[in-house]
Formats: sequence, structure tokens, C-alpha cells
Amino acid sequence: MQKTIKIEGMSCRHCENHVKKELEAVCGVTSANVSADKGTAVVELAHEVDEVKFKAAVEEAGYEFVEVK
Ligand SMILES: [Cu+2]
Repeated sequence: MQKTIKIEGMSCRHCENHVKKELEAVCGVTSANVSADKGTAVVELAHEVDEVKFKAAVEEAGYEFVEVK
């Protein structure tokens, strides 16, 4: 299962890495592919993850969570 998270505020590779690290620490996330250019994080999931967890991870990294598709 794959989902795309829209994120605002990332501008470089360091931002991508912060977000990737936080998202991959969430239970159920097997990998996160983050793009500062697109403002997205494509997450691969082992099981359903509550949107609230994604929001918390993105905010913990210091960026703005927009939505999950
Ligand atoms: Cu940055």
C-alpha cells in the first residue's frame, strides 16, 4: 500500500532527510520517498496508518502537513 503526503516548507536535501527520518519512524511505514521539489512524501505502508501519525511526524520534522492522498 502506498500513499502520498503533501508537505509544505521543504527546500533542500536536508529537509527531505528530516521528513524521511520522522516518517520512517512511524509504525507501519516501511519506507518514505521525500521530494522537496514536489512537496511530497510517498510512503510505503505495511498496514493502515492513521493520518494523525503522518501529521505528527511531518510537524515533528518542522514542516507543514497539508494532506494525504
Ligand atoms: Cu532544507
